[in-house]
Amino acid sequence: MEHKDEVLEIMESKGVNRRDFIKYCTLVTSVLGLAPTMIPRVAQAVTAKERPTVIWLQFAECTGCSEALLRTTYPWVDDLVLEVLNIAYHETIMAPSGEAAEKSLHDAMEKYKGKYILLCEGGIPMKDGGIYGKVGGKTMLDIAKAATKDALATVCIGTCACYGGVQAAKPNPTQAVSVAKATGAKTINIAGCPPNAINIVATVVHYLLLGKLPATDKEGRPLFAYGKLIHDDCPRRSHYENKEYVKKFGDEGAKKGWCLAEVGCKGPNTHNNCARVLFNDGTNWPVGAGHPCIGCSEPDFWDTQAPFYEAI
Ligand code: FSX
Ligand code: SF4
Ligand code: F3S
Repeated sequence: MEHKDEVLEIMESKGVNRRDFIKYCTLVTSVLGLAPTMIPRVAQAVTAKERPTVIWLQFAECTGCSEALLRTTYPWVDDLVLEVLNIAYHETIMAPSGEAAEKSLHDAMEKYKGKYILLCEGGIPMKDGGIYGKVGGKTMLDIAKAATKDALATVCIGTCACYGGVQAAKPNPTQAVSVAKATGAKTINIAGCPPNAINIVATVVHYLLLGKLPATDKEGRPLFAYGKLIHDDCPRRSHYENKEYVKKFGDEGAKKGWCLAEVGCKGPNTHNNCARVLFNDGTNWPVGAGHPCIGCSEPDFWDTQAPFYEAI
């Protein structure tokens, strides 16, 4: 049986018919900004036999990023990703634990040296030689340095890995920084706290389709997803232009779906495709649910953008 049929058979055993599968491929194609004529090629890419090997490391973070991917409302996307990628190591979903897990990582890095894609979640604590973040007796700093050194490419998933994230917020007691800063590696940054799972999948599909990672902005974020501001695509934009603002949560303006700028919306400074792509199978997104954008895909957003918090 061909690998493509095997993947589709696995999908079907999860109750996913070919139509759903093609619907998903259509979504990924549009997220990437590709013409609809590319849908068959996207479907082909995700069912191809050649699967890139991935080592998936988690540093200082909340696991929300893995959760966002594994708990999408397409309940089978996790299976699809696991079939599309050859995941040699992922702390949350792999079977081995303890020393066996350590060995898996070591073996995977040896076996696929120079050939694996490294996916990273989480920031890296740097204070006192990195001792505030350890896995298996090794500092996250040392693990990240070793893993990025021999990676074909490093993709950061979530604002923590991209820019330091929540643990790097003031007063940043562990001196956490991004994976790029800690290791000197060049990274592709799928920012967001958490990022939209579709942007992770689309980045992988871009690699499978074109054999290279997507073009990025100066913050390392793929342009297909982060090339525009939230504010540019926001359905509340006409209210912004008409100066129709929510003044207080629950007021008349809130009920009418007016602009959230005056209750702290950071959409005008935030690069992401949430307004176009939405979350949870296109159900909704923060601003759609009446919550201001807190700028979660921007560097240092906890200190500079989040509307509800004050510095200690
Ligand atoms: Fe950070 Fe992700 Fe926010 Fe959490 O791995 S971007 S705290 S959703 O889990 O890193
Ligand atoms: Fe812009 Fe936010 Fe108002 Fe939407 S709600 S128009 S993103 S300020
Ligand atoms: Fe984050 Fe703002 Fe989107 S808070 S999820 S970038 S709407």
